[in-house]
Amino acid sequence: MQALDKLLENASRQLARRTSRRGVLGMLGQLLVGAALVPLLPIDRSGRAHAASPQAAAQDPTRCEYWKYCAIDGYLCSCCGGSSHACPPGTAPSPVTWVGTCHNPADRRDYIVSYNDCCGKTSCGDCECNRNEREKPMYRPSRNNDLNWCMANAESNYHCTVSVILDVAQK
Ligand code: ABN
Repeated sequence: MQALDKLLENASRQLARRTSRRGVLGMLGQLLVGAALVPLLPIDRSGRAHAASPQAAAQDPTRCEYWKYCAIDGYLCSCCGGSSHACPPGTAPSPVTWVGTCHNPADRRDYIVSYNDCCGKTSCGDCECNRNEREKPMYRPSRNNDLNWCMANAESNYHCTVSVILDVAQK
């Protein structure tokens, strides 16, 4: 223990010999000024601005907020190797679908959209999206999105959902 005390004493004395009080105060001053300037440094906030923009999200097919997905319930095929309107390779669209009417803010028109399930592979699991605008109860199946429409296919595994524009909605 004495040896450790001696070692520490020597190290402290050497440090004291090499540093002046003025030098230590100078260093502390520099640290304080540096810390005070950190909040003034420029920070790239463009990512946050993009994430916060509902207009950008409404035109991005990989986002649940995309305008065409207003009545969807499922995994977005655009995140699963397909696109917003095309099933991924190795899957087939369900011929039976449910339909919704979505407003496109870009041209201010309403569109009739068919939501087809893509079948033949296990659940994609990415980009789950559950929006239910104007959805009707299950006893009106063509307006209900909570059904596995792959049940009508030879391969009834559900993988993901696409949204296909059928027509412009009449006023
Ligand atoms: N139509 C999408 C879906 C598939 C399976 C179960 C519920 C909903």
